Amino acid sequence: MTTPQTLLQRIDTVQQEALASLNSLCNVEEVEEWRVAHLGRRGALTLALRDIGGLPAEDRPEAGTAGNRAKLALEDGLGQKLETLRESEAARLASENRLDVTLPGRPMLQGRLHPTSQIVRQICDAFASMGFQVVEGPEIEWDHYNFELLNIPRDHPARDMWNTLWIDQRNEAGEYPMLLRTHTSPMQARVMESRQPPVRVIVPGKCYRYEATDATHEWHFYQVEGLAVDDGITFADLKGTLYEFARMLFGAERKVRFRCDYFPFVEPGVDMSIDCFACNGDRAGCRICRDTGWIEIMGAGMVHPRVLEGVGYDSSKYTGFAFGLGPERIAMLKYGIDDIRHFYANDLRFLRQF
Ligand code: FA5
Repeated sequence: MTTPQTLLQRIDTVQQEALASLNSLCNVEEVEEWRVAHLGRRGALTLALRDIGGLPAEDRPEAGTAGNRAKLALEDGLGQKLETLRESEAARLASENRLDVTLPGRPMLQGRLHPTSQIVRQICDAFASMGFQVVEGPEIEWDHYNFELLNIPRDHPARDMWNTLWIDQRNEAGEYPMLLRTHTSPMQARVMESRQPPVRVIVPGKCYRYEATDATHEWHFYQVEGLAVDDGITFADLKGTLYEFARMLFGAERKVRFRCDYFPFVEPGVDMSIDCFACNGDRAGCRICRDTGWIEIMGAGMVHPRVLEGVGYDSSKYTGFAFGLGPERIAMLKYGIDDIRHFYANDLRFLRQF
């Protein structure tokens, strides 16, 4: 027969044992089994509480209070155990880098082309539409291609026009034959060596110069080289092609100016300017053209006969023109960028504007 003392004892034992066994449970399934065994319809505590009804009326309040306290203790322990298991499961998922499909999605950052890439593509597209083929060449170049074949022999003062980064590796003669190319012009000779006229190529690529940087000079920058060689090419072809290019990139109303310039690998040599699209010739106080009304955008000229002969072309039969322009400077003009050093400073506030 159930007495108040044995029932109080039973309730106490159920509580002690249940709470003690809770510690050893390892997962939610085991916790559920525990709940059913103690608090379920036929659980140990539930059955003990049911027996309270069989006690004399004066003993029931004490047993009822003890029973409720035990029930609350078990429910409290159950809640804490579930919380502990949830935390350790989350930590395990995080440490195993497992996918938690319940987390909210992270927005994907959308990338875009660097402003130099954008302008290089525009330049190449413009020349491709006039029949030029895009080719690329090595950034580490032989002295032979960067200078010798371009009519700039060793010890010629014209080498001073390009401050050069040499590769620290001597040949048997004790010379340094390799360098980081100072311009894309070595590709003129490489292309002509590999094919016969007609040649019409455009060469985008990176160049390097041992140069103090300022607002318009970087020590590494891009150039786009152009070369056209065929039977009967004249200076009029050079002018027409470059004029068309300037209009495609800067607008149909642009004017173009050619002035004499010196590059050892062309004769005659010119620099080409466009009339200033910022002030439209008004000049006064114009930051872009510095009050001149003109903006220089590239060097160009008729390919020197020595360059043609150096690659085995017959200079009495073939003529050609070549040009080289700086895409960053063109982007600066087109988008009003005041310092070339912004291009490669990796500042997203600058890059996101394009
Ligand atoms: C040359 O490099 C010649 N190879 C161009 C050429 C090709 C002339 C074919 C004739 C025939 P120059 O050093 O001027 O020339 O450079 C050409 C362009 O490269 C410049 O107009 C400028 O836009 C760009 N450039 C030159 N140096 C730098 C620099 N330090 N930083 C940024 N851009 C530069």
